[in-house]
Amino acid sequence: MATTTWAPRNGHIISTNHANSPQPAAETFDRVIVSNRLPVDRVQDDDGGSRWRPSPGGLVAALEPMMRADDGVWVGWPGIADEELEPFEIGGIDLIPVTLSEQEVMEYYEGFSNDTLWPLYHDVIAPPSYRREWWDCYVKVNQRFADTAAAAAAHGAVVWVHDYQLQLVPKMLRDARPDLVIGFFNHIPFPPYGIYSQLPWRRQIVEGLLGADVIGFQRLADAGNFSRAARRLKGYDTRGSIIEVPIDVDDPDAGSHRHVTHNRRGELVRTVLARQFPISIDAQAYQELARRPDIQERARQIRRDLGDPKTIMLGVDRLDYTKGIGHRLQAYGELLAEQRVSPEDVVLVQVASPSRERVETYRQLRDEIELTVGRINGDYSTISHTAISYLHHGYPREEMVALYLAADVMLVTALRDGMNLVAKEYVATRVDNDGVLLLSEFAGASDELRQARLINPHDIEGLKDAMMEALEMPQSERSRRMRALRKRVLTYDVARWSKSFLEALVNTAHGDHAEQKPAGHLTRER
Ligand code: GDG
Repeated sequence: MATTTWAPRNGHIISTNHANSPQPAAETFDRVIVSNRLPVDRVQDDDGGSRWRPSPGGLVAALEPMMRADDGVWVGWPGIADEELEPFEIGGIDLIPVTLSEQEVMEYYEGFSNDTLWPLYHDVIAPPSYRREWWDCYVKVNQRFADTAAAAAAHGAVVWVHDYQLQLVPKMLRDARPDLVIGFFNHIPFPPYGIYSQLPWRRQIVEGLLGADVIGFQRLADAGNFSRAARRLKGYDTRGSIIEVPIDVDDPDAGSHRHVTHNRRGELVRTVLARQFPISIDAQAYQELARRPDIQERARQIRRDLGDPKTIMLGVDRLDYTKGIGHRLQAYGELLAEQRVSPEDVVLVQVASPSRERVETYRQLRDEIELTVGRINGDYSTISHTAISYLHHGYPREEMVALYLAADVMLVTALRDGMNLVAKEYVATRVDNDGVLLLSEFAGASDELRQARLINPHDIEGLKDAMMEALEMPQSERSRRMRALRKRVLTYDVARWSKSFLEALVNTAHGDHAEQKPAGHLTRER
């Protein structure tokens, strides 16, 4: 196999010659990660060749220790349609690509994942499309991921499946390989039953997820919503975070299940743990970037370039309708109209990184947001001061950290968000214990970040008042709040998150998950 070094946090580009590093078909692994995307991007060379570049993120950082061990492998789509690739390796991480055709990208990914499940799971902020051919494709592609993972997994291996694109994989894996220990983590919310029950395939998805031994959610409320769906749709009993799934005693694999017990009616059941494991970030890495003199200088430069305003407000989001960008623009626009703020004193920097641009709803959203930004700037900017600095780009992480450092007020106004890592990144970078975080109650992060100024983004008057409060907040209060937030984010980082999930899975392998309690994480619901 290739022996290139992967330096995931510096964005270094590494060549890999995957054609020369085939994976022996017989090779199997004790630990398997399955996610829609592999953590790599393909970049074209000037000479017509191509290279793989790691696309580092919190998940890669969290799972790196598990993946770097000899026995780990990552199964996923490399992000390009119709590419048949052999397994390859980058810096000690083995990757097994799953091929998707252009049609499958349209139906499984852009269709069922991003235009059915995404809006449904985010409280139908946008109307979900229910298309039977998309569902058929979702089943077919999930089966391909499951088959690939099953072929890669050694006997008794731990397989950790990620996110809403792959909710059928746990059951498919269990059916094929009852010896495996299977975990699933849902990065986005799981909706209340009244919403979830719209889904024509609601029963199959619940059955798919219940193939796992441990199902992780961001919030206590999400886990509760899932347990309710299991009760309502399947009639299964639940005890706290345990769901009891009856075992078919005629099934020849019935004897291979772990943690089997009798329910209160005396039936044989396997128990599934469904509870919250709030995800986090590599807080130390953000803190280290924030301490770099060149990045601090860049933050000062950004302020100068913006005309040295008294206050910089910042929003950083994928351009997605769940993030409440329109609500925040409306609140800010009204503050300008009412002359409660002046563009001479305040600037709003909005980074809206391009996202899902082939999905029609996202194209419309971009038009709406850019129309609003144009109107506000047209009405309130002056020759020397622009009311909103709007940036439809992706930036390197160093630039993001400089922006966080420059921002006096961070606006996280999501209408629904599994967690929202941006909120945690802002806190981790504020090594000066300064800055105000306005945080939506509808983001999972609000369960943990109680010292933020919590807001309801639908309440525009409330949002305006919170923005004014943030602009005027005394330094002592800013510092008191930020210290408490930092303590939380630095303690509960992404390494701790993956460790606690994997411990729950390993305990499962030993048959004792019924006794587990959420370790140190919040049990409070909002
Ligand atoms: C899903 C769930 C959950 C954004 N623009 C740039 C950039 N980013 C980075 C941020 C942050 C990440 O992307 C976005 O994470 P979020 O958590 O805010 O939101 P989603 O993308 O919707 O993520 C979410 C998450 O999964 C994890 O479970 O928290 O609720 O929806 O890290 O910094 N990074 C760079 N340039 C950009 O322009 N480098």
